[in-house]
Amino acid sequence: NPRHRLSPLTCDAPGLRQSIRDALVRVVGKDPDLATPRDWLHAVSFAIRERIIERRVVTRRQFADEDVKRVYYLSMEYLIGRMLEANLRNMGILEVTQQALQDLGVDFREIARLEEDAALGNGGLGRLAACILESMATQGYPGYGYGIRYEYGMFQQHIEHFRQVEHPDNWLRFGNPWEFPRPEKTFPVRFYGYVVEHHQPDGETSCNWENGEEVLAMAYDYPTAGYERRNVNNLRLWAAKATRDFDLRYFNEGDYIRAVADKNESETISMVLYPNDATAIGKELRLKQEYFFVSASLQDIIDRHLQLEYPIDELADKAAIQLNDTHPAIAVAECMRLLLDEHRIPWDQAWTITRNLFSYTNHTLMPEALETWPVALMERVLPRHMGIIYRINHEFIEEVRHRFPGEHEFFRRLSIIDEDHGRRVRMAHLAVIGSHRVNGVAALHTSLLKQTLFADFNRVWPERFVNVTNGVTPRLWMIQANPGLTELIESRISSDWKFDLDRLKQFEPYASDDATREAFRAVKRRNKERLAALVHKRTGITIRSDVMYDVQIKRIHEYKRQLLKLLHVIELYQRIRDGEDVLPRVVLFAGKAAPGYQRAKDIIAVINEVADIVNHDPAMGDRLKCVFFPNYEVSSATIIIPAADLSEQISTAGFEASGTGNMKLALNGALTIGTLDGANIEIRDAVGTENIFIFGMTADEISAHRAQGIPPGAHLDSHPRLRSMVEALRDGFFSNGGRHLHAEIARYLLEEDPFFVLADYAAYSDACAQADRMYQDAEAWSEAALLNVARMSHFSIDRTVREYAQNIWNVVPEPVLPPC
Ligand code: 26M
Repeated sequence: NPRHRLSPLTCDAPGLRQSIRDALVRVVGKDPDLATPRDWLHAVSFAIRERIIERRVVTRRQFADEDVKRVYYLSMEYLIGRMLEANLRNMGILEVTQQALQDLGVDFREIARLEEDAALGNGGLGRLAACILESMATQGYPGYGYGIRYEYGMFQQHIEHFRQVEHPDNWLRFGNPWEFPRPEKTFPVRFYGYVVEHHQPDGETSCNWENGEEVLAMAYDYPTAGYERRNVNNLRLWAAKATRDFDLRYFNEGDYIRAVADKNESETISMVLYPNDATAIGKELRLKQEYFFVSASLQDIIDRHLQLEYPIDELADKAAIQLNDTHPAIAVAECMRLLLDEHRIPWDQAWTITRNLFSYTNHTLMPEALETWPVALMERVLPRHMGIIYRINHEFIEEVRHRFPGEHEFFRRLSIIDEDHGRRVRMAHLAVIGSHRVNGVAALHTSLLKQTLFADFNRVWPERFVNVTNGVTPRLWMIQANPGLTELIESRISSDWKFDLDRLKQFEPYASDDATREAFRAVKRRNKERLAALVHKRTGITIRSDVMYDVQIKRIHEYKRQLLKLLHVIELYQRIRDGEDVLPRVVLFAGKAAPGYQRAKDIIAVINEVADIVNHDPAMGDRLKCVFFPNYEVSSATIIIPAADLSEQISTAGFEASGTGNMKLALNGALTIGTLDGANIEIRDAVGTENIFIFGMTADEISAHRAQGIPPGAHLDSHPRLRSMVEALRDGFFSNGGRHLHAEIARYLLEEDPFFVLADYAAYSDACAQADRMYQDAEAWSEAALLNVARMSHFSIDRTVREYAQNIWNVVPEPVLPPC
């Protein structure tokens, strides 16, 4: 329609300046003379919002016109961070906007840091989802993210008396310029009630899910810009709203106040992100969150399909749906319900569509993280789905019974229903059976998946299991986080590496160039100064910027072994006290502990108490500082990572599915010290064994070692230094009143630790010493660091997304270059 032709807003400095000033008055409602920095932040965000949505409209139109196959990414978590700078950079208008602000007398840096992080995720899994969305937009894939608009994101971590204290993350309290509420996009989602069967004349039975409670899911859209003015894709997050007839029961009783007050209860569904990242939690509210966003997303996906006038039976030709772990796995049953009950498609046809539609990414092998729901709970909350799951299971078991006659144990192990722990629904089994592809996130992880967790399924359907190694977006984790290094690369090679990280290989020869190495050291130094200033602001601790920065930044978990690093801090401390000459360093920890995970919280307390003793001991003479950086989030990661020299990736082999922090750090020129776990193995293959410090037991050795049942304390016998370290801990040398806590951690290490900290300690300490030796040769270290940077191309998220597109989704990119 020619009357609907778009006339894009200008993106030059005068046009932007005008838009910002207009937004300040007309949208924010402030007199420029009285505006606070946050008012300016909102004004510039509103000015950019107008421009990003314009490009979204163009992108959507093109997708609609070109009959594309769409990709839907279903994730309970999106760990996005701040949006202003990322949107500006990707839209290619960062510099001109900075100029426009400067003309208005406003400092971009000062206002940008006032933006709250969108922390709608726990850690790696949520950040991966955010990187994948950005990459789909950059490469022009017609990708849509679906998730929950949590009112409260990941808690804010304060440290009080050395301990973690959780504070609610009320990230929306100042309003959010990046979201577009879509009250017209509202879908009903039902819970509870019962199923009524109708016997049809054709012998089939049809089902009606009746009664129960309805909640409305209302859409909020977050446009996501691809790098350099490419497509703008959409992230749609659902918020729970009470239905308008929430009240019927009470209204009839005349209790108007009660009716209105009760609506709050249904709106709690999207209230808060569960802050767990390694243990499933069997709470009814969590199940409701999962089903809530899955049901709304599937209704929306099917609506769009029908609105485009595609026949319903072509759903899997026009759409691919990726399940980010099992959290949205109920989608398999919900898709069946919608096809059967709402669209009246026969079972077999519905099942073929469903399986072709879905694929599932597994992110962990840890047994306690595997989601299972009690049958009784599922029966009560989602009665129709429970019936569908029974039938899916029945037909599946019939199929394997036919192919593998008589193997009853095998059938029990494969069943969706776990009969051994009081009848539970295994969501991973539902996801595997309902998908055409299942992937692990690093080569080792996928191979362990096939050998352990999904060994039985791998016998049934070996072709279903594939690997897609994780990646990270270079736009955030290099260009934005590390402008100094970006500029250095830019001065040496042509800039197409920003789209195609393979081209970074051209930088490799400069690793042996003296001038480049010196420039690299200058960049690191400036990044350390930037971090040192932030550390001082957040903790009051003063750190030097001319020493090795050794960082372990990730969620706190036993398997990630923060205690292994802490023991090394204690070793260095004792060596300095003993008068040894030790390489000066800053050890920096950051990460959150799940609020209910007591041991992880204790680990934080012990780190802080050890740090306090170390940092105040005059004998250290500035040679050792230990920092626990509070409230680790995306925006602090962008400051810490570019400053790091040594990247701690020291999980017990076989437990870290992939890791992505390892990739970000290596891309920024940190050398990895790590075990042969997750993607570390592939990082070693890429950077070369000379440019990484690998130590410790392999995954196989860990299994063998476990089978031997050696008490952990036995590892002290051959290692007198380790004995004195653990004893110092046990005896409360570092304790600040919390003596009992230190004794308990020492006891845990000596008697219980399932993650082999003491068994791996000697090897770890040797690897640290090796790193120290290399660091003393600044040229050798810089060369290795630059080789790490130049050889990281494989770990671009763009490669990851292309592998999903080609091997799993069967979609092709449809790049749009919008005007302006
Ligand atoms: C489950 C149930 C109830 C509440 C929370 C959860 C839950 C939430 C997040 C469980 C696990 C969650 O995340 C796991 C995770 O982040 N896994 C990491 O995924 C990364 C991306 O693939 C990998 O790089 C990491 O190795 C892996 O630990």
